[in-house]
Amino acid sequence: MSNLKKMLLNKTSCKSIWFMRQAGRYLPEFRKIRSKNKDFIKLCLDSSLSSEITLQPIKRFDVDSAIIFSDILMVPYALGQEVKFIEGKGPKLSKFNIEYFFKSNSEEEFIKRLNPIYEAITMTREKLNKNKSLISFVGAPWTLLVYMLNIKQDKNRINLEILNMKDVELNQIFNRLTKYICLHIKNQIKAGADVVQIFDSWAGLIPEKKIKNFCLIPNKNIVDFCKKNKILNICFPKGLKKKYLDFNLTVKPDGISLDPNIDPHWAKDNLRDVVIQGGLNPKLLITSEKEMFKVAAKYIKIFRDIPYVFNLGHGLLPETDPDRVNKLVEFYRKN
Ligand code: 1CP
Repeated sequence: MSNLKKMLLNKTSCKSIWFMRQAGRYLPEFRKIRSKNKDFIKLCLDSSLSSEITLQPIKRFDVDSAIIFSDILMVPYALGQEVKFIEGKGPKLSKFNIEYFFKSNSEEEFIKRLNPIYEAITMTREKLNKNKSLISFVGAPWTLLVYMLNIKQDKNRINLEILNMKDVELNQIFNRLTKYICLHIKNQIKAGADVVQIFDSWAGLIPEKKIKNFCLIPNKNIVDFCKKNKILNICFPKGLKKKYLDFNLTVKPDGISLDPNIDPHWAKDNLRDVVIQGGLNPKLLITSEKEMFKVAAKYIKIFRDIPYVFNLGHGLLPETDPDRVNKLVEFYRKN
């Protein structure tokens, strides 16, 4: 069994390291495949290429986990919304149509559309050493909605038009998304994934008085589903600041991933009965090496005696030198 699984199951301390976005644009071997595969969704649905990309970082670095190469937007895609990735700009979805959303694809159709991801997971699990975990993932309902409704204006702002929708209607949207997110989790685990990470990457953009309805309750519903089905889970409510505490007490996930704005001392003192993960600023890998080791040593020291998974506070940046990633892994192994 992998150290990650041991930790999440027993809340005991041991060594474990992986990186968010460890498979991606900073790796030349990924860019090579990507340049020949212009359609990103099609690439995510090519089981052998997806499996190959998932294993690229495992071949390079002594990390304990692989994370399946896919995207959180595969769920809106499988529900029938058109998803495009515009070079240098990111994802763009076709206009959300609420009537279509409610009568769109059946569960069978949804699973059929995502089946190549499940095949990629099975293929990857067969090739991956037993002592390593294969992490699957989903986007939380709020973060998916940010893309589905196209309401993100920039990194720190959303267009608040979502607040004009009727509560009944919003609840129905959240519930339908949750149902399909859980179905996707169940099928990824059935295909061979060991753990699921739930990304609420835009939780920090929710207006304060809506955090309970838009973030805490939907994440709790998903984690409750995982617990009922004995699925190990890690939540990433990025940007919640001190509300990480409320999140942990309400949602009670097996693991919680810190963003770079969370003070690790505060996290250690306040986030209890949970495996803590991450926190290191990804920018440290593109600035001074000395500073990177200094901050890494700080995180290792603070979390030495409690269950902690070494990781970043967000994904590796595309300009990261893979050599630096290697140095960071070696530093972690020695300390
Ligand atoms: O080559 C390219 O242009 C594609 C870049 C890319 C990659 C490599 C995208 C587009 N998605 C991915 C893979 C991906 N996405 C993984 C792979 C596994 C790994 O981590 O190694 C994962 C876990 C995701 C999850 C994801 N997609 C999130 C949650 C994590 C996060 O970054 O906060 C989000 C928000 C997305 C949406 C998305 N997909 C791609 C981009 C560039 C984005 C973010 C756009 C934005 O900032 O709004």
